[in-house]
Amino acid sequence: MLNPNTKDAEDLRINQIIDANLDRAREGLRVLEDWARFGLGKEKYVEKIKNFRQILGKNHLEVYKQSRNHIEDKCKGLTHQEQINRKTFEQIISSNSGRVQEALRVIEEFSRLNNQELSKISSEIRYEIYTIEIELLNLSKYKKSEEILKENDLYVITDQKNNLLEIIEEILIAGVRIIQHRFKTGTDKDHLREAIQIKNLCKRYNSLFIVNDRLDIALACNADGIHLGQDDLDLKIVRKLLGYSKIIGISANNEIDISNALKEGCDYIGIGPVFETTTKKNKKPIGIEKIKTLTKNLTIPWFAIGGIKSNNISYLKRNGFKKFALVSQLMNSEDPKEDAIMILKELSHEN
Ligand code: TZP
Ligand code: MG
Repeated sequence: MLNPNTKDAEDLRINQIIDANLDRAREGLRVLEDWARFGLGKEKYVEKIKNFRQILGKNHLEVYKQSRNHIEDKCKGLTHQEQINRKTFEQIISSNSGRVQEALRVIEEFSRLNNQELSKISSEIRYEIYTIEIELLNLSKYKKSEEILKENDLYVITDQKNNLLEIIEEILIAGVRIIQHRFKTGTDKDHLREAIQIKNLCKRYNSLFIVNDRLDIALACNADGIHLGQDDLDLKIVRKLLGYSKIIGISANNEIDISNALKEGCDYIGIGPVFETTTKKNKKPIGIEKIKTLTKNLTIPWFAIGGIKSNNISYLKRNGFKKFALVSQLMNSEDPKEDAIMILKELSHEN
């Protein structure tokens, strides 16, 4: 047994710390790499993370491995309750990024004396992991929203109502997974207050919360996305300010607007009005045939809007329409929950 006060014993302890933390960092990196690979299918991140793992592997010297069993680790196998509670992929990404960052910081400190190269490498990788963590979280969030958009055919837009929150909760209970907050009259303060309330409801029911028109409100309430009309801010500017984890939808009803929206990377399109509607009285309907032509080659989700009612959905479905956005049918309903259930059933039927 080594005398614990000698320089050799001190080196051994340091090597043991470096050994344990190289293992920790490499394990955490593997978790992030597998999420990037299987969860997100993002080759760029897989390569980056794998490269870090290999660099650390090459620097995991024999002296570090040899130190492993010399001094008993009395804390082996301790698990914190937080580790047991981890449920979402966000928690897994964050905790494993944190694990890598912490381990690298420890290596950086303890290898500074005897292995400056490893200390420098650890510091460089640690900084890169801070950015990768945010980017993986953004990509994961975006992917989740994109899936909700793809998998759900009913998009409900709000109107101004005294019992709006009750109506929305009923609709969410019925199974609607996409809500857009449309607030046309009132103060900005009231607008934001209501947006936050609806956002919280949507979060509770795992649903997408989209803000109509207003980038400031979308940012302030951390909405899942925004819906822009042709007279609102340019998609390019909104994307820059809102980032890549958010959904951006566009109203477009002609070839040029659709092609521009696609070029600028919008996530879905609202096309209409299909029929005349009292919700947007001054908008001329563009009709079914025109919409069929406009959407022929669309590969992103698109929602037909304007005069959509439970009694014309099956007709529109027979014409190839799949996704629908509506306001008055549910906002003015006597029983929004029952009506939403009925519409969802209609949408789930094969033609
Ligand atoms: N954009 C095109 S038509 C429309 C909007 C917001 C209103 C649709 O409302 P409704 O009550 O579903 O016809
Ligand atoms: Mg608008």
